[in-house]
Amino acid sequence: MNSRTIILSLAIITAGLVSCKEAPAPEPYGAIPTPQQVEWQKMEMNMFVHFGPNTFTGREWGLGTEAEDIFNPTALDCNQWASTAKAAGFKGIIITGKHHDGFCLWPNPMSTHTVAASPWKDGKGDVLKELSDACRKQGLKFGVYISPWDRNDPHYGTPEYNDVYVKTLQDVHGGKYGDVFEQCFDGANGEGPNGKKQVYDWPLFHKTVLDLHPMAIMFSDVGPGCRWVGNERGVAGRTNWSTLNTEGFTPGAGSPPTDTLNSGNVHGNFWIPAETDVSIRPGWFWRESENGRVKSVNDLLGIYYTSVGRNSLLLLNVPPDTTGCLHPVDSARMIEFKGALDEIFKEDLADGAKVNASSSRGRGFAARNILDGNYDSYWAAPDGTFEATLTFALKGKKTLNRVLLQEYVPLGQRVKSFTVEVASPDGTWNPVAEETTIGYKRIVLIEKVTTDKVRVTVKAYAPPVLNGFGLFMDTIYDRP
Ligand code: FUL
Repeated sequence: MNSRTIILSLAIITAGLVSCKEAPAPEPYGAIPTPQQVEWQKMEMNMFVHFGPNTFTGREWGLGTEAEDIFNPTALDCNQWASTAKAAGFKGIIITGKHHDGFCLWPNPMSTHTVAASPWKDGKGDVLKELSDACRKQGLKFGVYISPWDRNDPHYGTPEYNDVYVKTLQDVHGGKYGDVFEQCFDGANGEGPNGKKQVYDWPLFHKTVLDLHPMAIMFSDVGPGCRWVGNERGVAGRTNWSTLNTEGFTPGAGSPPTDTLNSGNVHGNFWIPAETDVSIRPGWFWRESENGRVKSVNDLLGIYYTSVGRNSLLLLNVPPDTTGCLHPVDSARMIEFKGALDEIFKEDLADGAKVNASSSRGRGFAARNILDGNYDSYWAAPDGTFEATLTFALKGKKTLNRVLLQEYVPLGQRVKSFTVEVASPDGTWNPVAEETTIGYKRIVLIEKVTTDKVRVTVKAYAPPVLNGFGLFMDTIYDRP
């Protein structure tokens, strides 16, 4: 072998090695989530628990003057709440440790208006302890809602109250209840017992929680961890960006308009995804008169589609009754809801499909990654490509009415619009959906159709990156 041949062979070998190498991953685009925001989003459904003096008075907003002895659940069983949540496929529980009436479900040393002054367990009980233990036992995450608005605390409306509230947060987040995955801050800011309103020190409140629980997601109208979806009906925007501009806004009266909260801001500066909070009953707290008005499975499926199916997390409130247990109607409904979801999503009709992309980045980012069920493997378009089509050749003819898409959000939310088409027997393509955003998860409801090929065309602000696709037939929800 002469030296020329050696150089040539080396060049060929090197070229071979280079072409075997994975293509570089796409650059992140715009605001991106923290790893804990991604983990939070993957929870998809959490249970909210409104419980306190209102459970016994029938009020939605307690006055703060209720005598402590009104709180006396006869058979409180947090294991029943947690096992119901678990069986229903929920991943965490958030409890109203303190609602606007100021009553604390744990013996808060900063207040006299707490379970310690109630007859329940002779004043020795602690609902947060019982619930956090029950959650741990079931493998669920534990979260809290601690209302800043307090109609009982005599300091409310003075600068001292911010200090009381900070110490209250420190007591809950100090470690005695283990990890707290979410802290809900309600922006409500009414009058306290002396008729004054409070000027909340939000940066201080946030810092207090983060110092103790850096992993906690903080909910408010403007985040910083996640945002209110703008209504209590269970409906996220059909267009729903997980990004939001927060400059100049505060939680509560100073929050962005509700339609902005509902759909986020395209190119928003911060990653603040929507959380959809809604009650299984007309009110947030249990009351006897609403036992016949618990949402139906159909209602809950509709809410699932307009929350989880629209790039939002669902926080479904299921309030315990005066015994301290979830009412049998509510707990049964939760299990029926899970049964319906299991039935709808039991068979992915895209399984075994062959997928082709109009373009791919190269090795490591093939179109088939979208079907491999691995969250972190994805198809990505090459740099400079902002529009692409994915064609799925199904394993035979399938009848379907739901199309599920997922963007790989650790790299940002990039898709601005997409269409879905299905092939008719003569090979022509029929449009069945024209939508805007995808985000973490998007489920599109289409009319029932039978086809052996589906194609999705996405337009994006950066090379699109998709990690999930599914096709399903829902015969339960009574909408198309
Ligand atoms: C609102 C509160 O005023 C309601 O009572 C309820 O707790 C809801 C989840 O948040 O702002």
